[in-house]
Amino acid sequence: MSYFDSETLVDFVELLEALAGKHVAVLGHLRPDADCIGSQVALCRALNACGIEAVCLNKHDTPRVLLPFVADTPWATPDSFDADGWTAVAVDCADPTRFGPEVNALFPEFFANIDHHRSNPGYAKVNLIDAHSAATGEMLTGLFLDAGIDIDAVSAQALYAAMATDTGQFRYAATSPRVFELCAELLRRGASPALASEHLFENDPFAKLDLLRRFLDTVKLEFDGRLCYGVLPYGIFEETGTLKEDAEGFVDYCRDIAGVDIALLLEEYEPGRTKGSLRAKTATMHVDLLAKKLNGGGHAAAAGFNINEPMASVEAITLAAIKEHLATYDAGKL
Ligand SMILES: [Mn+2]
Repeated sequence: MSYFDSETLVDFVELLEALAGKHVAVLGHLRPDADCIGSQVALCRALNACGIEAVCLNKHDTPRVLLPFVADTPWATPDSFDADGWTAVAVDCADPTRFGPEVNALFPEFFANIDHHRSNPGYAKVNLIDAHSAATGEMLTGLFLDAGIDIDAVSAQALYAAMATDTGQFRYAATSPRVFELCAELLRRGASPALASEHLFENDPFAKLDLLRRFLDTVKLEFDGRLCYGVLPYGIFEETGTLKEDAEGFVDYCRDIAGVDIALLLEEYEPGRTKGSLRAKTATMHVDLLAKKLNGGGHAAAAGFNINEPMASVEAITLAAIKEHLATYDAGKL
């Protein structure tokens, strides 16, 4: 039985052959999530096991909750990395500017790009993009199994975490039979759902409750209850003694409300720079198209954008765009 079509598998095997003898930097995106880190870990370890020198490289540090999934996988940061003679392979990154300028300076071009975002334009020499996969970790798990590549226990756990989080703990529409089949294979290779959940969801610092309380105080409904949104003003992390990563999943409090079509979280992460996270209950709402209008991108039910404006003006811009988007949706014209 194979998980991917033969064309994708041939592309993957040819990619591995092309990487033989090279030094490979496995790149992840800014503010890495579990799919990004898990995919980096698994690809890096698979390359190492094939005798290919590889190291994971990110601008941002691995979030605290994801460190246990990295184990002894080699890791580097752009400030102390000499990229001379190294080849870049990107995972889970839809947009080449999402590595951060320091990484782009090291790697002006990309050899390969493995991703599941529909908006990925195929910015590398070799592009493996499957928008039907719920996670990049799903692609890698299936391709490793199809290609007969060993998955060690560390990679199994990392790939499990990638799929568990990108499917919203197996709740989102992209959660397919293949996701469960692949997770079963990962469990047979040492992945533990209980331990993964403990690391990911049951290990919060107490200060996170303070952050959450303050976020929930800002949450409002708009447009007859179809939009639910909240904000994280600049300085809130410092004031509460938390990290940006502690706000992971906050937007879901908005998404989970009955009658809500679109959930939004706005965060002014630097004075005059605001990031928006968009979620929808169904892919038909196409928040990726909404994000695109705001200079961002992503998936049909989960997308994001950045605007170099302070919170108040981004709030006004975004609400106007959402109002228009809902009207277009209602008119059946999305
Ligand atoms: Mn992903």
